[in-house]
Amino acid sequence: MVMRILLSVALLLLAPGILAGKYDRFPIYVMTMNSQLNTPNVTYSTYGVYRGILLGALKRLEDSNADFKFTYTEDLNYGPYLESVNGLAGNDQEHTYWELLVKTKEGQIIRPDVGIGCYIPKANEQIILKYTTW
Ligand code: B12
Repeated sequence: MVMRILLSVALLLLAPGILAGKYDRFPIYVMTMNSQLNTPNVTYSTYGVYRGILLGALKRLEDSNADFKFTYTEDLNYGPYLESVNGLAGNDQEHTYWELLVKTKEGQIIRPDVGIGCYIPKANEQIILKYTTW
């Protein structure tokens, strides 16, 4: 009986530590950048969840901030393709698109080899949505 009580108390004490990490929210930043026009970069704050995809964080940002909106199309093979940000769309004829870049918390800029539906942001990363040409 005593053992059982001790075990229950130990479990209660350990549970938050085990669950932390799995259910925590963490901040991420989304910066919009336009390499074609001389418009200023804008940074927005949102949050990510444990192993959550970028698309979810972008939707959350759109729901919480009237100044940020985006659209995407569905590609059969690769999933969501980021089509427009704040009303500006990439255009095949003009060879423009929204590139996905990430500034890691160590300050390194990487170009993920997956799109917004597969990229999993980490705490304090800065997601850079860059309107550019190919
Ligand atoms: C050309 C190309 C592009 C061009 C497409 C220009 C155009 N309209 O033709 C541009 C430069 C825009 C591009 C962008 C990106 N691309 Co790309 N791209 C390719 C490439 C080299 C060839 C695609 C192609 O023409 N196939 C032939 C045509 C006939 O087939 P298709 O199905 O119609 O092709 C379309 C799709 O591939 C789509 N597309 C291209 N890239 C991507 C990426 C994503 C995430 C989605 C949903 C769709 C998509 O655009 C093509 C034309 O409409 C492939 C690699 C390969 N060799 O297949 C990578 C590839 C598809 N791209 C990839 C990636 C990661 C990206 C980016 C996310 C890179 C980034 N970090 O910014 C971005 C997309 C960002 C966004 N806005 O969502 C990955 C996808 C992997 C994955 N599982 O998600 C691939 C496989 C390359 C790789 N890293 O291995 N890409």
